[in-house]
Amino acid sequence: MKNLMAAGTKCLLIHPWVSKNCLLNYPEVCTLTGAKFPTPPLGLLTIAALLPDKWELKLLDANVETMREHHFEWADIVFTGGILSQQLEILSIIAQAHTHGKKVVVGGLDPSAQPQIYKEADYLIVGEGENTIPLLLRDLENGLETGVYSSSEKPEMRDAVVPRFDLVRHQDYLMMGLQYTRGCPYNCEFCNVIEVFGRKSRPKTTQQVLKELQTLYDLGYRGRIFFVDDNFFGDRQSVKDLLRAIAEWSRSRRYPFFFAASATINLADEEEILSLAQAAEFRYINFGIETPDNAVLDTMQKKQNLNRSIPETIRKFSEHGMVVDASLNLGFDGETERTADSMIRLLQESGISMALVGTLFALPGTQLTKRLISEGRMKDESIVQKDRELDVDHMTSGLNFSTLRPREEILQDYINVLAAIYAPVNYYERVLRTGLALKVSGNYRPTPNMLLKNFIVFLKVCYKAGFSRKTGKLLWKTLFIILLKNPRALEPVTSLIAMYSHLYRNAHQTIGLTKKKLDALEQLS
Ligand code: B12
Ligand code: SF4
Repeated sequence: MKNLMAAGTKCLLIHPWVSKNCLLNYPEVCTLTGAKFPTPPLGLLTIAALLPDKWELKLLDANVETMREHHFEWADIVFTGGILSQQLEILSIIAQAHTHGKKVVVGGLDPSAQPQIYKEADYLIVGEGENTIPLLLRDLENGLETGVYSSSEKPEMRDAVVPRFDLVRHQDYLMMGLQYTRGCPYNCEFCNVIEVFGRKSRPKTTQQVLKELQTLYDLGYRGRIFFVDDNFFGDRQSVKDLLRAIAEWSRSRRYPFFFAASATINLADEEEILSLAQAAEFRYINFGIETPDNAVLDTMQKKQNLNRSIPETIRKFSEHGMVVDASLNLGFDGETERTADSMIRLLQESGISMALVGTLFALPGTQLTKRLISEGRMKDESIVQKDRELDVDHMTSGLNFSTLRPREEILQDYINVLAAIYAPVNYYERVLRTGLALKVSGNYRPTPNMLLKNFIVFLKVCYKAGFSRKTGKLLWKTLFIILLKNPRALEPVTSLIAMYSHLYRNAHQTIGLTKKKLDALEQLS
């Protein structure tokens, strides 16, 4: 075997292709803004930073650039990995690398949850890279041909390195991702990330985060930064210091960035954190609502959501300049025939425009999956992807277990919810509600180039939606009211309107697929 630890080893890191059918891929919005994909693969950029300086690295994002033979010919070793939706692609990359006689290292969430599926990989990383890549490099040094690496300890984020942001062209992406913490202190039964990253929030230090921001700034990036943490605000104490520091850092650089992050719904009770987040230019927040039913929330162990008024919660975020998007699912145990209607009402009343509604998917390794297997409602834990276009997420392949409520009823409710919330009149009603309630602080300063780009996007959105029979009247009415009553909300409102072309297409595609599933069930009965 070639000495892979030699200077000049050529390492190709491949981010596998992801289907445009994934709800969170928004190709329409990417096209509108000239981007090719939502965010760069932060996992691979982080792994890249852990590899020897003497290696030559190339990152190939197959969602941005077509993967070709010459890429494999160039490489001495290939690194790849990702999530369940990328399973078939990862397996195909392993096969292609082997055809070219190259060694492959595989890691990421799906290989960590289902290592048995990736047996063909030469080296397999199970879990996080920070404490396993050194073990892999030691074995490469010793000439070992294969290996599986895992660690019972979770790495301290205080030792984490700055991801190699320089390996991607930021112009190819809608936003850049940054990570502050791993792990989440809550215990939702269906959650797969607590199984991999643990139930303790492990934050980086404030200095580390500022260093990462400075790196992006020095690389010339400006605009939206998405904190990819599952629960950015999980460590209530340290996040306050970080938010103060980000506000200070941003002020001294004329606010080059604004931020998006994930939270839990009970953040609405933390007035001080909300104010600090607003001052630091946090403008988009997402969280899991899951279901409107308290009893169902209790069963799924989502205690932090119990007995809360969602419209009140959303108002709190709007008052602090934050647009909320939320995810919900159908198919939980304990749901009734009234759940779907309550869901639609809740979304309309709270004005959550981007509502990511799916059907429950039991992921490998979760408490939910273990319970379903013990109750005889799921055969085994392995999830094998069959169709790379369709078998991609909880929108297309959820309910992978025996449901308590008749499956036909859940699927019909799913169709009804999607059709209702993404009907033009209802979507625009929610956008208007959000736009009127939003108190935008407006410190963020786009560069002249970005202002021009935003203006062009605005014109494109007006042209596309404003002259369509479906949305024309609604668009002009919404813009007119916003300009009259809350002009500072024009930018987020335009973003939500731009997002509609994707959400509408995706909802109708999902409705079509769900109808096919219903027809198939009918034929069986
Ligand atoms: C940011 C994010 C996104 C972003 C960007 C995704 C991207 N392509 O980079 C957006 C919003 C676009 C997105 C979309 C989707 N996402 Co997403 N996303 C996340 C999130 C919140 C953070 C991922 C991240 O960047 N982490 C930070 C990096 C540093 O950590 P990491 O990737 O885990 O990497 C570490 C290790 O895993 C390992 N590692 C990772 N890769 C590799 C590779 C090699 C070779 C090696 C050795 C090691 C290794 O080392 C790293 C350092 O320790 C996760 C939740 C989570 N905690 O994982 C969900 C998550 C990954 N997403 C998920 C899903 C389902 C999706 C969608 C399918 C949703 C949808 N319905 O459309 C789409 C897929 C489309 C897409 N574009 O990828 C699920 C995946 C479930 C699963 N097990 O398969 C997660 C876990 C959310 C959840 N709670 O269920 N997502
Ligand atoms: S709050 Fe989110 S990240 Fe935390 S356990 Fe629940 S689903 Fe998982």
